[in-house]
Order: sequence, then structure tokens, then C-alpha cells
Amino acid sequence: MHIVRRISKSKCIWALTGMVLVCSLIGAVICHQHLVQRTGASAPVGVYCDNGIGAAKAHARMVLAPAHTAPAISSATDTAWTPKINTRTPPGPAPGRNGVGSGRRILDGADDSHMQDTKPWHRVYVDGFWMDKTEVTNEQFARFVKATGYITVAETKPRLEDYPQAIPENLVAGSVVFSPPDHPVELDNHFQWWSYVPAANWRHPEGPGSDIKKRMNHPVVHVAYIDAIAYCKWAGRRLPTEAEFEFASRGGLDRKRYDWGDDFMPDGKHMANTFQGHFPDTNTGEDGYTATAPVKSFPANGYALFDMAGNVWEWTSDWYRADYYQTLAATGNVAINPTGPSDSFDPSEPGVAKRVIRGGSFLCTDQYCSRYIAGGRGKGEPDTGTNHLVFRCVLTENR
Ligand SMILES: [Ca+2]
Repeated sequence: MHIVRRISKSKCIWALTGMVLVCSLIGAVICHQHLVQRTGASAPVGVYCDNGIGAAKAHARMVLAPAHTAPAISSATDTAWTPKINTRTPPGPAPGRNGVGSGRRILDGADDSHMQDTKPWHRVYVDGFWMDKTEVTNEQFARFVKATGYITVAETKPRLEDYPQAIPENLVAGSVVFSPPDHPVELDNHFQWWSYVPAANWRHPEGPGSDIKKRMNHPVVHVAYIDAIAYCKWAGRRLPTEAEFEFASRGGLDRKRYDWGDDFMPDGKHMANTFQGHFPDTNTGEDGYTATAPVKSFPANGYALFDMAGNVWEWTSDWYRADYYQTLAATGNVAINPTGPSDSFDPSEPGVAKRVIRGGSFLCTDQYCSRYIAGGRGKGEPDTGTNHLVFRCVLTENR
């Protein structure tokens, strides 16, 4: 009963807070829709690892995406894009990328009581591919922008025709930034630590007044899914599927809790950039970082890939469905190069189409969310980035 009451309280607070925030931005009509939508949520406290993603959209809830379809952002949007999987092994060494096996059979999933969407274990086969050794950095993304003139979603003023229910003056470019309170708070209302910041984008991660001059080797942040797709296409690569990401992140290990084994801190050593202290108000940074870390700051995994867990979440190309692993397992077969479900459904936020994100971030802690574990899954709306979400690309011979 305690659990039931707690969830109910959480839902009420969430809805009320969301109502206040949304009302202040786009008015009571959208607010009502938002409230109605939110009160259908049923996920318990502690599983909202993608709160930043969901909160991002709360700055206006300007797009109420129809269920199971990709949000329409612009003519350049390619959210329905599905990667082509090759059947051949990696072609050999390539600068900045590492080969990730081929013809290997693994088990995907995780055994964690708080992560029902990671169950059950199921068998997966992926062909070999190449993967960027690191998350895409500010320096790399800057080269892409310089070459193409690309403007990210966060830098773009939302168009009224895309958000016809919004009040025009509230259509301002920006993104969601982790803005922790200075005191302990209940973990049932993520609006206490996420804020929509006008003019926050990859060049200004914390908003106006911040910059990336000393962070060029940090992962680029505030990149939406479509931004990631654009970068990978420009680079002649693509985003990894969720199965490819998990295959790569496990580094050849089988059913270990973490990418590096079963001990979170072997020999007392931090193996990934996560959150230490008391979430969300006190980040002690015992691992050396209270926000993003330069790539390669922590040991590589068994495939010589860095930061596959922690630091920042990473986009994959799969749609998110909480029941996807159940569907795969029910076939009784090995899933061959799975590319995700054909549609998206998140029980905690019905009607909002999401892509899978992986790896967890510098904000992950077992006090709230420990989805940096191998097999941990996250989800995010394709047109939304935050300051703890990036991507990396993979390469196959036929892309
Ligand atoms: Ca940290």
C-alpha cells in the first residue's frame, strides 16, 4: 500500500508541476492535454532515467506526437530511417574506430528488478561492424558544422506551423539543462532538477554565458536524434542499432553486470563517469567529474571503446518499446541483426514516440537510476537533446 500511495503521490505532483510549468509557457489548453496525458503514467519512482528527455518536451509540449509515429519536425527529419545491416566482417583497421567482432552470438538484456524493460534475457546475433572509439566530441561536431553549416534542433526557433497550439512568444530556441536544487528533495518530481534554458545548445551547454572553449574533447551535448543522424550521414556512417550498442558495450563479456565485469569499482577504481554523493543536490565528483568528462578519461572496454557506460547517454537507431525484449524472446529464436520494433510505445508516456538511448550518464546513480549497467535501456524523443546525451557512429561496408 505504501508503494501504491507513493506512486499516486508521485503522479499527482508530477502532473501538477508539469501543469504549472507548461501553463506558464503555452497556456491552459495544452496544459490540460499534458495533464491528461501524464495522469496515465504508471512507472514507479526511480525508473525515469530519461527524465531530462521527457522534461525537455515539457517546455512547451508543443508537439503531441501521435502514437507509434515519428514526430514531424521539418522536411529534413529522417526519424523513420532504419540502418542497413551488412553480412560481412569489418574490412580492417580504420582510424578512430574499432572493430566489433562478427558472427558472434550474445545474450542481450539485464537482470535488474527495477528495469522490467530489460527482461528477459534473449539471444541476439549481430554482424561485425566498426564503431567510433569515443562519443562524438565538440571538436568533431564543430568540424561537421563548419563543413555543412548545419544548425541543430536546439538552435532552431520552433516554427508555429509545427506547434500550432503554442503561444508564439514562447517559441524560443533552447534546451534542457540539469539544474540541481541546493537542498535534498524527494525524487518524485524531476522538474526540481531539470530546467528549460533558452539559448542553451551545443555551443552553450549551460545556456548563455557558458561555452565549450575548454571542452573541445568533451562529448557534444544538446544534440537531438535528427542531429545525430545528420552527423553520421555526413561522416559516411550511421547510428548503431540497440543490439549493436549492447554487443559493443559488453566488450566480449557475457552477462556481466557492468561493461567491465561484476564489480562496480574493481580495486576501488571508478570505471565510468557516474554520479557520487546525494542525488540530485550534492554531486561530490569522487570519480573526478561532476559533469561531462573528456572522452577517454576512463578505461576502455574489451573492444577498446571508451565511455560506453556513463559520461553521457547515446542515441541508437531503434524505436523504444518496453515490451520489445519480451517479443524477441517469445520467438524462441536467435534475433538476427535486430533493428528494433516498427513502432514506439512507452507505457509511462503513451502517445510519445521515442528512440532508445544507451549507456547512462554522469547523472546516473543507484539512488535514482543505475542504467549505466550493461543492458540498461533509456529512451528519448527524437527531436529533443539535453546536456547529458550524445551519440557515436558505426560503419559497415555497405553502411
Ligand atoms: Ca561523475
